[in-house]
Amino acid sequence: MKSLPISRRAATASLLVAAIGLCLAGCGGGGSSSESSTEEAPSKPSDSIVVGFSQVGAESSWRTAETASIKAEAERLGVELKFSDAQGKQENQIKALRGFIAQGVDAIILAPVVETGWEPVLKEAKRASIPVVLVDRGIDVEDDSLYFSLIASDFVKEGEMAGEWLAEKTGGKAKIIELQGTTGAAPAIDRQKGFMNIISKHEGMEIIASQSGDFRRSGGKEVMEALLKQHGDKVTAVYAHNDDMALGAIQAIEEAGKKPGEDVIIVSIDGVKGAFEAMVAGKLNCTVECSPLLGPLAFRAIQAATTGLNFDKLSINEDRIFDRSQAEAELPNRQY
Ligand code: GZL
Repeated sequence: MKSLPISRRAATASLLVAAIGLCLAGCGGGGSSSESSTEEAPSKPSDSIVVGFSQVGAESSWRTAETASIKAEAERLGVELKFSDAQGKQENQIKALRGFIAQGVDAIILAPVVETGWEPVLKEAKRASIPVVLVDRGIDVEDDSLYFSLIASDFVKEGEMAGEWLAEKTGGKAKIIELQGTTGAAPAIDRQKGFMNIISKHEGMEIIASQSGDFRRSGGKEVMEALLKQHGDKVTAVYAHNDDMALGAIQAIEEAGKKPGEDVIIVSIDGVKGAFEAMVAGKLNCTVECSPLLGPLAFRAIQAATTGLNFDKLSINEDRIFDRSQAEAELPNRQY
C-alpha cells in the first residue's frame, strides 16, 4: 500500500531526531503543554517531510483561521503539506485519507467533521504506519491507538462558560433559542452538553427552540429567521455554538425589527474578530474564545510521532471569555 520507501522515512526520522535534539536544547524540553503554545514552536527540521491535511471545509472564519495556522507552520518548517478541503463531508475526508495513505505521506493531520465512522480508514493508516494527529475535534473510537494525539479545546467547558455568563447576565431568567453547530460534530455535542449543565440548574432558564445552523453564518441567519416567526414574541436570548451563526442571527433579529444585544441577549463561542466588532457595535454580548491557532502544536505532535518521541495524547487549549466591556480593548489583539 505504501509507496514511500521505508528508507526515506527512516532517513527523515534520523535527520529529524537531530533537528529535534537541537530544538529541544533550545526550547527547554519536549512534550506538549496543555495550552496551545506558539512560543515553543519547533525549529526547522533539516529535512522536509510530507504531511497530508484533511480539513473539514471553510464553513466559518474560525475554520479558515485554523487552515491558515496549519499552512503557515508547514511553510515555516519547510514541510510539504498536501491539503484537502472536504466541503463538510465525511466521505470526502475518508477519500482524502486513503489518498494520503496511497501516496505514502509521513503523517496525517485530520480535523474530523463528525465523531463517528473513522475506524476503517484509521486502521488502514495504522497498518501503513502513518501517524494521525487530530486537531480541533475529537472522535469516538474504542481503540485510541488509532490516532497519535488530539489537540483541541474543552467544548463542554466552553458551553458551561457561556451558560454561566448568560445566567449571571439575565439573573437566571431567559427564553433561549439555541443555534447548534454541525450535527454529530464534537463541538456541537459538547457545547450543548456544557450549556445544559448550567441552565438546568436555573428553573427560570428555558431553551424554547434548538436547531442546527451548521456553524455557518448563512445557517444562523436562516434558522433564526424561521424561529423568530414562531417564537419572536417570547425569545429573550440566543446561545450560538459559534460566532458566525451568531452574526447571521444578528442580521435576522435586526430584520425582524428587534435590537440584538438589547432586546435579545446573544452569547456565542469562538472569539473571532467579527465577534469583537459586533460587541463593540453593541449587537453581541459575549463570546467564549476557542483558539484555531493550532499549527505549531500540531507540528510538534507530528515531529514527535515521526521520531518516536513521547507526546501528550490530549492537549487542551485554555479558553477565555470576553464580553462587551472588554471588546474595544481586546479587538486590536485578536489574531484571527
Ligand atoms: C471548534 C471547531 C468549530 C468552531 C466553528 O474546534 O471545530 O468548527 O467553533 C467551526 O466555528 O466551524
